[in-house]
Amino acid sequence: MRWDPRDPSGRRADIFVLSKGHAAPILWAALHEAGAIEDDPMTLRRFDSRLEGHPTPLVPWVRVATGSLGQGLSAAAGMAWARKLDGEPGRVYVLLGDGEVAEGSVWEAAEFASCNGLANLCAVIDLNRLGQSGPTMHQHHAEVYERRLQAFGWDTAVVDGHDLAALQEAFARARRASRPFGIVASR
Ligand SMILES: Cc1ncc(C[n+]2csc(CCOP(=O)(O)OP(=O)(O)O)c2C)c(N)n1
Ligand SMILES: [Mg+2]
Repeated sequence: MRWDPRDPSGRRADIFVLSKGHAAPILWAALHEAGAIEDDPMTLRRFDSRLEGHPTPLVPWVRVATGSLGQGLSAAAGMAWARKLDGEPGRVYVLLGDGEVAEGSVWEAAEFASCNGLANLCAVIDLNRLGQSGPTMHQHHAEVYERRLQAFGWDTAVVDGHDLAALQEAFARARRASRPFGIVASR
């Protein structure tokens, strides 16, 4: 991603939306490590901390509160559309859980993104086989998610989510794509 850790409101910068908002601790840790926030990650979920258990715009790097699963792709698509209409170069990245994508709203957003030619939008599905209380419907069948994204007009890659080189290659493909790009990160 292209972004300046000193400027959370940069209009030309890339945006990240953590749609699976319950993973907030890693977002706070990453922002802290990058020097974008000074809050101590160990204050997570404390009443007097900005670092809540789900991302909220109390932290200016968070453009939309997430954690009510199924909504982040819609928000990200709106941001990508605005970037496109404004002629701004920033790209929008969004991370979804595999349980989350059972939500119908995800697929409405996927259709919106391809119909509006949002080549500046990249969604990653974290395919860990698990939802909250058990296995997901499609478990490790990455091809099911890939076919579904393709049916909604997206370009796709399936990668081993632990293989950094493969992820980098997929993100490079996403930057070159002329349609929204979905990465199914499995294993
Ligand atoms: C709309 C909505 N329903 C239920 C929940 C409760 N919930 C929190 S995490 C979770 C499971 C998420 O599974 P997945 O999307 O696969 O995420 P991951 O495996 O990456 O944690 C659920 C159901 C929620 N946050 N939002
Ligand atoms: Mg999961």
